[in-house]
Amino acid sequence: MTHQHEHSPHFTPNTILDESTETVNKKPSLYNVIMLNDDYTPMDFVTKILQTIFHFNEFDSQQIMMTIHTEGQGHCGTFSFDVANTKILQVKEIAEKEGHPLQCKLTPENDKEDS
Ligand code: TYC
Repeated sequence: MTHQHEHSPHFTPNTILDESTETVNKKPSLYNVIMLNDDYTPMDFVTKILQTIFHFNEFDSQQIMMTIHTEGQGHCGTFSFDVANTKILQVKEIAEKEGHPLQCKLTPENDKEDS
């Protein structure tokens, strides 16, 4: 310790580095879009949505649709927050226009370290 330190007024930094808001050296957060089953939306409509909004081919779209139908929900993709939200809104908008209750939800993907 220096002699000067003992006689300096106490120093309170007015800027505290918060690493959780640091943007340098940090990968963007990713979010899963999970599509939910319901009793009313036609299977063909869900399959078409998976093709048009999530860009799965017809075969994969039908498989994912059946997984949602039998298990209650299914993974449609992992995206940035903005892209995930846009897709969820697009699905809701198209479904509502056609009178279907189809809904998706958002879950965070990388709470994991090193993903
Ligand atoms: N369960 C619906 C039916 O029997 C089909 C369906 C599948 C609905 C997937 C929503 O996300 C869904 N017509």
